[in-house]
Formats: sequence, C-alpha cells, structure tokens
Amino acid sequence: MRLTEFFMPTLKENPNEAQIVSHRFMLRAGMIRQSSAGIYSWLPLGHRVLKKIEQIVREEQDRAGAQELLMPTIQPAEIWRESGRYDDYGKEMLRITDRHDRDMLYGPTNEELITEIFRDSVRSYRDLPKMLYHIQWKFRDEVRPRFGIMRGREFLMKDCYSFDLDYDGARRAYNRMFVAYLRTFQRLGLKAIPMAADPGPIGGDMSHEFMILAETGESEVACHINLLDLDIDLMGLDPKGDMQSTVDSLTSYYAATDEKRDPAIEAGLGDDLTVARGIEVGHIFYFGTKYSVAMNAYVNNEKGDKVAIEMGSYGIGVSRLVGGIIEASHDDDGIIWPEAVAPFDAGIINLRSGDEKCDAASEEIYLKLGNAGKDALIDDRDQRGGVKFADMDLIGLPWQIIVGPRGLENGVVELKSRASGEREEMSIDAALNKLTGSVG
Ligand code: 5CA
Repeated sequence: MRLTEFFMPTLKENPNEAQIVSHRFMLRAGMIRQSSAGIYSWLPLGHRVLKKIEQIVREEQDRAGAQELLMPTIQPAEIWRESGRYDDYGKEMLRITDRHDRDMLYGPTNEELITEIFRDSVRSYRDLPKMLYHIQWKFRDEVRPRFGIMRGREFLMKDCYSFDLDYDGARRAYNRMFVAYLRTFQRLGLKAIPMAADPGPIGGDMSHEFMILAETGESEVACHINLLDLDIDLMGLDPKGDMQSTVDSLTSYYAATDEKRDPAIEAGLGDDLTVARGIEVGHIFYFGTKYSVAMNAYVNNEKGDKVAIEMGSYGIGVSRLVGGIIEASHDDDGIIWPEAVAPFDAGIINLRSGDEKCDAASEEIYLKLGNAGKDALIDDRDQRGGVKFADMDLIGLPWQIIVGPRGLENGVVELKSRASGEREEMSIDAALNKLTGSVG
C-alpha cells in the first residue's frame, strides 16, 4: 500500500476528548472516527488490526472445537421475555419497534437466541456436546461510554456458547475455553490474567474475567504475584484434551476482580499480593441450566429421561482488544504493534520521493516483501523526513526500512525496529532477509 493512496487521516494535535493513550493514538493515527457517543467507524488502518485480532480469536476457537456461525444483530423481544431478561436488562438494552409494532432489540449478547436455535434442532444426548460461536456487533446503551472503543456502545464481541449433557461435560467445555483464551491472548502479545469474577446479568455460579494489567484499566484487581509471570506451555497442550489440571494450577493462586476481592485473604498474602488496574478483555461463565430450563431446551439422555441442557457462555471483547493492546504496548511517540496484529508488517520510508534511485529502491523492497507474503506500507509522500518518521512511529509498524540517497550511495538502507528503537544499516538484500527469512 502506498501512503499517497491509503486513506489514513492522521491528526497532528492531540484530540481533546481522548483521556487515555489508546484512544488518543487511535484517533491520531486515523484508525477510528466517532460517529456518535460510543459508536465508531473503523477506518482502513484500524480495520486491518480489528480483522487480524478477529482471525486469531477465530483460529483458537476453531482449535478448541467450537464451530462458527453468524446470528443477527437484531433479535425479537419474545425470547428475552421467555428467559425473563427483557425487563431485567433495563436501559442498557436498545429497544426497537418494527413497522408491525413488534418489539425488537439490538442484541447486547446472545444466550437467548442461541438457546432458541439449539432447542429447536436438538433432541438427543447424541447431539451433545457442542460449542458454537460467532463474532458479531453488540449494542449496550452504556451509561458512560468512554475511552473510545474500550467502553463503546456498539462493539465487536466473540461470543461462544457450550451445550453439554451434564456438569462434567460443561466443566470440560469451560476448561477448554479457559485455556483457549490464554492461548488467544498470548498470541496477541498480551499477558492476560484469569481472575474470579462476578457473573452479573449473565448469571450462573462460576465465572472468570481475563484481565490485562494497565494503569488506565477501569477496575482495581488483585492477585498473587506469581500469576504475573507464570510460564505454562499452553501451545503444547492437546486443545481438546482434559484441561482440569492446567486450570487447577492457574486458579490455585488468589486472583480477584473488584467485586470478588477478599480483604482477609489479601492481608494473609502480604508481599505476595499485587494490586493493579485491569482491562477486562474476556469473560467466561458457567450457568448450568439457567437458560435451558427457562426456555425449554431439553434433550433425552441415554436412559430416555428428559434433561435440561447444561450451558456456559464465553465472551471476548474483540474491538476492546485493539485499545487494550495499545495500552499494553506503546511509548511517547505512538503505538508499538505486536507482529501478530500489526496493520502492516513493515513501513518503507522513502526519504526522497521523486528521486529516481530512492523510488526504485523503495519499489524493489516493496515488491520483494509482497512476494514473500509480507504486507508493507510505503511512505511515498512528498514530505520532510521528520514528518515521515513521526507518522511511522505513531502508527507503530514493527519494522521500518529507511531509504535515503546517502545510504543508497553506499549500497545500504536502514532497518529500524519500532519496539527497541535500534537502527542498523545493511544492504537491501540483508534487510529483506531479516524480514522474510529469505531474499525475495
Ligand atoms: N454473553 C457473555 C459472554 S459471551 C457476555 O456478554 N459477557 S460480557 O458481558 O462479559 O462481555 C464479553 C466481553 O465483551 C467483555 O469481557 C469485554 O471484553 C467486552 N465488552 C463488554 N462490554 C463492552 C463495551 N461496552 N465496549 C467494548 N467491549 C465490551
């Protein structure tokens, strides 16, 4: 992609409305644009990151054995009346009336809809277990939408639902998602700590929130310091195996979100306690038969008895993660994207656009990176070097290749790592080699 063609409306000034660093950088880098309070458009740079995160989330859900489907954003009120949540949900639910005067709503979550789909199609224990998920926009008319896409009114969520015959099955599904979440966040370059949580309006009696620690987190959380750098080999685990021992070892340490904190335990921990602020990037729930009983979702078991399906639900804040990653990975100059979610793999800074040699070298690097499957952004604007450096640092691509007339005379370009700030002069081939593992 060429910067002269790319739609990336950056801002020079810090926007007044942005109170936290992720919101500020997302607006300045032209990743998002506010449409109304808590509702955003995703511009191309932001959209690329959102899609990359979504894809990693999807791969880990698939790997855990969940199947993707897509439910609508608009739901009928009827099923929420069945579960009893139509009134409970209060003002957070955006209620809509269609032309036939039917009560509809913009879904804040999908327990009812998935339970309806499931009960209408499944009769026998042979159809269990199942895990179904989708990645879809949700709407919650939050009292205080803030921090940009971190607490939006419209936001993208991955929500998965598990269906099992009994408690043991449901527990296996919960554990599998628990580990899939840790893997997902690890691949996103994040350290997310599972913490005992309050299930809130979703209900149920077992729930964990996955928190990334950051000063700008919305809530105060506390945990045993050992959780801060626990090193468990998640990648080697059988994704569909029994995860109980892994989950047990992770939950054996004290870790609690604000509603679940226990002053007595915390006093006992002494220096082993860390209190910090956290951003909730995922939340998993086991709620047994809460929805299946209310909505009549039963199957026949092996003996022919009718039993209510055991369920759980598992959410990841996909759009919130974009902000969460920036909160966890930035410096004063801008974003530092982990490679897995960077909007482009590398930026090519052509220090003298219009100069035949600089243009040719930049093009060569761009083409060869593309041939090797790497996505690059060339800054081919007619701008001063300082502007180009600042913008490239702001948008945070992991690598910068700086092409200038003086370097080219000596047959070299500069390769800069955004994370470490280290710059190294090398030949074009050596730079390509370093980024792709082979000369294009
Ligand atoms: N049905 C369950 C799980 S599928 C559910 O709705 N859980 S939740 O309420 O905890 O939401 C799941 C995740 O969505 C949260 O962990 C959070 O990361 C994200 N999320 C929730 N509200 C917002 C919001 N207003 N803006 C951005 N992300 C949000």
